[in-house]
Amino acid sequence: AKSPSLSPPLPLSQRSRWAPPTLPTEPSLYDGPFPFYRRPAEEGRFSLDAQRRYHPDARQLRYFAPPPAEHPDPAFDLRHGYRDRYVRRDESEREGLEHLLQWVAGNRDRLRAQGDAAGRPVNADFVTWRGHLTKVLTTPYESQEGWLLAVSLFRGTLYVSEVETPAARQQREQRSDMLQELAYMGYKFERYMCADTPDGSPDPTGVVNTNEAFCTVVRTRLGSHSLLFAGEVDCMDPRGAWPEAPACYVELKTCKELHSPAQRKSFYRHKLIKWWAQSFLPGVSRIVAGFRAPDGSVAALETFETMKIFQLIRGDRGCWKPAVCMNFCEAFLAFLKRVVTEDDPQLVHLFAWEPGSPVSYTRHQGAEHVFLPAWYVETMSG
Ligand code: 0WD
Ligand code: CA
Repeated sequence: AKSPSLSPPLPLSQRSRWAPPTLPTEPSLYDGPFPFYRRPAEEGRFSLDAQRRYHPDARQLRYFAPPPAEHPDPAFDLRHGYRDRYVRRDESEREGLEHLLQWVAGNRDRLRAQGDAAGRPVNADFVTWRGHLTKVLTTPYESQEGWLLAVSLFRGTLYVSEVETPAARQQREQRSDMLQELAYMGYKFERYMCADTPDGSPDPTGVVNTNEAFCTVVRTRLGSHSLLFAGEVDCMDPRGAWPEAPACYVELKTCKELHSPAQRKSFYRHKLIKWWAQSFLPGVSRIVAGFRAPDGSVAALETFETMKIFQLIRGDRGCWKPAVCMNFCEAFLAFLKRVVTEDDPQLVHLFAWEPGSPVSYTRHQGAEHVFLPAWYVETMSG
C-alpha cells in the first residue's frame, strides 16, 4: 500500500508560521491492498429500555422472523402508527459515549485482567461508537456531509466522540414531516421483521419506541490499532447459518424501490457503501432490505451478505472500494495517535472534516469540549 503521509514539511525558509498537519482524503491515495482487519469478537452486550435506562444485559435483543416470501403478503404498511403509536427519543439530549462508558466501567475488572503490557485500565488503543467509525470509513467518497470528532487520550486509550456539526443540528431541528415519517418507516420495518422471542412471531401492532436499543460491544484490530466499539444491532437470526455473535446479527434497512438498472447502480454507489461500512465493522453478516413502494408498503425484500457486497460493485469502475475505506480509516487512526499524545481527559482535540478538504484539527483545554464524564475518569483512575 502507498502509505498516505501528512503534508510534507516545508523548507525552513518558507516555514514562517507552523501549520498543524492535516490528513488528505482523496480515494486515490488509499488505493492499495486491503489492510489487516481481525475478525470482530463480541466482548459484551447491553440494552437501553423504553425510558432509555441502561441495563448490562440483552433484554432488548430481538429475533429475526421474516415472512416466508420475498414479497410480503399481506404487504407491510410502514406508515401504520406514525401518528399515534410512536414514542420518539429526545434527540436534543446529547449522550456522547455515556452508555458505552457505563459498559466499560461495569466490566473494568475483566478489561484490566485481559492484560496489557502498558498497564492500561482498558486494553485497547481506541474506544468509540461504531457509527463514528462508519463515518470515517466512508469519508473518501462522501460529498455531502462533513463531521466533527472529539478525541481525548486517557490512561493510554484514545476515546473518540462525535460532536454535532452546526449543519447537522440545523437539519435535525428543521426535519420535515416527510423525513420524520421516513425515519419512522425504518423503525416500523423492524417491527414487521422481528419477534421478541426466538420462536415468536412479529407483532406489528405495538408502539415504536426509539429509546429502546440493543448494543453489541466488539473488539477487533485494524492494522496496528486495537479497537473496542459498540454498535446498535437490530436482531439476531436464531435459525441462521452463522450461530455465533456477532455474525448471527442481522441489520434491517429500508430503501426506495429500484425500478431500473441505473437506479440500482446509483444505489450501489451511494447507499450500499454506508450499509456495507456499518455492518462490516462489527462483523454483522447480513443486511435485509425492504424496498418501499410510494404508498408506504414494502414491495420486496432483498438480502445482502456483507462479505459479498464487494462482488456487486467490482464491475463498476467509478464505484467505491472497500480497501480505500479501510486504508483511510487506518491512516486516520494513525493520525490521531500522532497528534493526541498528552494523556489528559480535560484536553480535547477536535478533528473536523468537510467534503473537498483534508481533515484538520484544533486543540481545546478546559471545560468546553470535554466529553469524558467525571464519574468515568474517577472510576477508571482507582
Ligand atoms: O446522540 C446522537 N445523536 C447519536 C446517538 C448519534 C449516533 C448514535 N447514537 C446512539 C444510538 O441511539 C444508539 O444508542 O448510539 C447508539 C448506536 O450507535 P451506533 O450503532 O454506533 O450508530 P449507527 O451505526 O449510526 O446507527 C445504528 C442504529 C440506527 O440504525 P440505522 O438502520 O438507521 O442505521 O442506531 C439507531 C438507528 O436505529 N440510531 C439512533 N437511534 C436514535 N437516535 C440514532 C439516534 N440519533 N442514531 C442511530
Ligand atoms: Ca437498521
